Amino acid sequence: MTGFDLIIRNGTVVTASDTMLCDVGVRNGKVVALADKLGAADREIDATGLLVMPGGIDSHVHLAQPTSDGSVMADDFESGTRSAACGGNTTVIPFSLQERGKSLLKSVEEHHQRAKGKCYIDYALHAIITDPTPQALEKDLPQVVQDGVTSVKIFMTYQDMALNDAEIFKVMEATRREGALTMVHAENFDAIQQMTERLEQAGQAGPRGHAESRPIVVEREATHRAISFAELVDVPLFVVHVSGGDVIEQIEWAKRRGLPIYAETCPQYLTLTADDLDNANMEGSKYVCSPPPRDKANQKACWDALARDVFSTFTSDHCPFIYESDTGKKKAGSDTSFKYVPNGIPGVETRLPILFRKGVSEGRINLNQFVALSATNHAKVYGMYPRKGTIAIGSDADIAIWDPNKCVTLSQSMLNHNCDYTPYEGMELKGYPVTVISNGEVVAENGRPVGSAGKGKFISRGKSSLIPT
Ligand code: DUC
Ligand code: ZN
Ligand code: ZN
Repeated sequence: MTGFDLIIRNGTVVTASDTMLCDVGVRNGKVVALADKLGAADREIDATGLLVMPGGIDSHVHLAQPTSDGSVMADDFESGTRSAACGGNTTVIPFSLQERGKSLLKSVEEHHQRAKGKCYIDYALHAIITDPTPQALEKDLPQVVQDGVTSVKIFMTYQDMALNDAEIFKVMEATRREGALTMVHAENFDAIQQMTERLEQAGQAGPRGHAESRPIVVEREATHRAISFAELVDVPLFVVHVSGGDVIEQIEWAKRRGLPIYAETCPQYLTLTADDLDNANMEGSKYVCSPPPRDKANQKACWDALARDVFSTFTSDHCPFIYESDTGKKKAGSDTSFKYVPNGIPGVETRLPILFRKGVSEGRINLNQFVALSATNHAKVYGMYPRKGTIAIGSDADIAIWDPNKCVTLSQSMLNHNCDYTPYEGMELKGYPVTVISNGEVVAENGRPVGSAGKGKFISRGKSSLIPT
């Protein structure tokens, strides 16, 4: 019998605030010691020359989410959490979708069933509300929040999901009352529909049309409207998947006014452009996501905003659809109009290596910002801190050990998702997670899963740190 189950030795431990050379001692799945030269352990990992960081938290992923258009998400909880673990993550937060006409409470229960026994790493859930009935807002939501699902996403676009202004107002009043965090997908549905018709009539219905149908003004207008409602109702708001400069302006405008408005961005807005959708033979559909990737100037705007801490979190918006499939990107009709192409791209495994390479290695952000953007702020924003998102005495032993010098060329063949492509094929990276530890146990090594699924558990979350007490 030794003092620790695991010691990670001689690594450079990085948190959102500190960088220090020390050993990390783990017992019963928790961090129990941080010190110079700890004693003995059942298992030791030599982290000399490596970075020891909190396991990533990806607070925006879609796994096994039902759809209404015949498309099927490529990843369920097993393949999605496997892929996440191999990319340096130890917690994901997928969305439970309330379909119109269905119970909010039941939708959460059903998503729990889809996750049960399948996860490589821990998971929490957000709720999507598409049908804000009195039952959903007054009866179900209090229960859902009490059960640890403390954030609610609403949509301002999509036929089956968009809420009108009155509904947005009502949901915000309910989240305010229940102390849940409101997240918003801000794009103007009516404007997108008009633009889509115009493009189809002009014979511009290929994948590129997707980006043309929802230019940034559509996102900017909806963001401003959502911010205005949040101000009226007096509730914090989290704007998801921000794609460029005009929207960042809105977020910063709100922050300057002292409003509690927060936001995330994603790898696609830092590395892809609308030109990637421009491909006559449907390959462009591999990049169809919403909001769409913009242009180089908007990429720069997102990088600059990341560097000056405008964004609280950096997420993947992993929403994978198989390319070569009639339930995926090549779904019936998708060759006749972009409006039939399912929206979403894979990215849970590549999110952090891309941020490390393009952000840290290329000098746009520092290591402590990397940790804040990849883990710590997610834990704070979504009510899991300090159990998750840091390396501290008493925290869950969720740790990713990174080799900052490991060179990798991203390719579909090395990834562990269930999708058949990566939008980042061929990207040259430096820095990769080499050992990923969830609750004190190794779950991934050198980009491959270790052991089997099933040990990841549901994390019942508390209130967001953004909600006033
Ligand atoms: N919104 C998301 O958050 N993910 C994928 C598709 C979408 O529209
Ligand atoms: Zn969205
Ligand atoms: Zn999403």
